[in-house]
Amino acid sequence: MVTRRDLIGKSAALAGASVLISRAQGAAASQADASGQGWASSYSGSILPPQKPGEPGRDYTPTITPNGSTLPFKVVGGVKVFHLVAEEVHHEFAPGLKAHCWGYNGQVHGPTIEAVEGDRVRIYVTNRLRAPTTVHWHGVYLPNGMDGVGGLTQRPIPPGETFKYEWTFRQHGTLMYHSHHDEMTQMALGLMGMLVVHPRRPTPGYKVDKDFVLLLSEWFIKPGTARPDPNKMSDFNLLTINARAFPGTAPLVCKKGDRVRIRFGNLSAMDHHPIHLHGHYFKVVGTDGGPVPMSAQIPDSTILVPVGSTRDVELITDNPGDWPVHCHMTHHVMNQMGHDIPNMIGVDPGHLDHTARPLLPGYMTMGQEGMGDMAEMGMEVPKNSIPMVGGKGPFGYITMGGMFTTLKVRETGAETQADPGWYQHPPGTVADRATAAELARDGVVLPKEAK
Ligand SMILES: [Cu+2]
Repeated sequence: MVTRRDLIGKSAALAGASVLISRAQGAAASQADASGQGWASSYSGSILPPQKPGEPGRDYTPTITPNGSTLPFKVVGGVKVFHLVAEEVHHEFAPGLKAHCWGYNGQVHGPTIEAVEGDRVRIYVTNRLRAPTTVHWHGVYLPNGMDGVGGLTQRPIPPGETFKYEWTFRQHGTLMYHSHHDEMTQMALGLMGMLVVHPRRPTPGYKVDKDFVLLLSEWFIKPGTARPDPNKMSDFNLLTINARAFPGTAPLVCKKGDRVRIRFGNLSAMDHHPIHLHGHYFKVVGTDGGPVPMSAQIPDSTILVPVGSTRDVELITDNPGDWPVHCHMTHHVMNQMGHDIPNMIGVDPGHLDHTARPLLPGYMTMGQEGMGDMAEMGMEVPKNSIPMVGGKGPFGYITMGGMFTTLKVRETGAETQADPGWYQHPPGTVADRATAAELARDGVVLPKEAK
């Protein structure tokens, strides 16, 4: 006789089998797609028996963390051993602005941790802060007690103590790590980093030339002070890529024809960031949930990276030049001094400057035509603060700050990440003033100037 219990047991077994089959099918489909067309990623299968520790260069192309670094490891008895030290760090966001943050191993954010699917890892965390802390491994399949949630899955690491986390990676993709104890304070002060797990069996013949890791975050540092304010809930005035604000961000340097992966993570307190790339389009090939099947890889030039998420995009750099990579929220490409200023657009100051100057020497009404000129004119800012926008470019002032960097694509050179300088445009390929002859040739009628 077939009992209800038998039926439940059998259907559970069937459900289990179908999960295994669909995983295998997914892996096979991704390999077949990639071998034919080259747009799928190198992601493939999933659950593996214990493996030898993956080696950089042999098992994967190491990632590049601009303005950051990768955490070294050693292999002890077949286990990759890492060590993170949580501590206070005097960190520079851009030339002119330093603050007392919390980071790991002397840097903000922490170094990128890299491993290979199937690797057994042991990560020691030493707490050199004055407050208890934990490390949560965001998006990682692991035993519950390794999840790093203070109070729920472990007791917080007391100041001065070293705790041990250990698991085997059963997945690959772009993940993150961050404090999960007094998160509002500890994350606002910088306790976070990226965690990249490479596939054990990459798709044959599929190689990424440059694999960049960019962690997005946001801060509030009152101009003139040197401590991020964790109590701020909105109006963040410092938006960063790998904890640097433009003009402090390093460019992503590529050769023409490179296959480039950019892994974005967002551990901002409150904001999502739509990151836009100029001059190219990319495909979205992964999230912190894993690879996106080729049939679902949406082409785009802007990728929304929600808080607490990662997004991997891939592109071929076929268009030489200096191309912005930036958050498209206009207040996220502003630095400290661009916030809470009065709206002067269109205001005619009349005799105000003349009248005010005897009382306020050097007084000048500003902002009537926008903010573009303010930084260029060298407006004074409080000590340890940076102007609202930008830095010098090859054609004048770049009116961007914050979450802004460049993808520099070159036909020659670009062997390393050293900044190759500004792009040299071929003659006749830069927008410039139209000549009278050109206007006449094309029948362009100019509007009459207002009297
Ligand atoms: Cu943004």
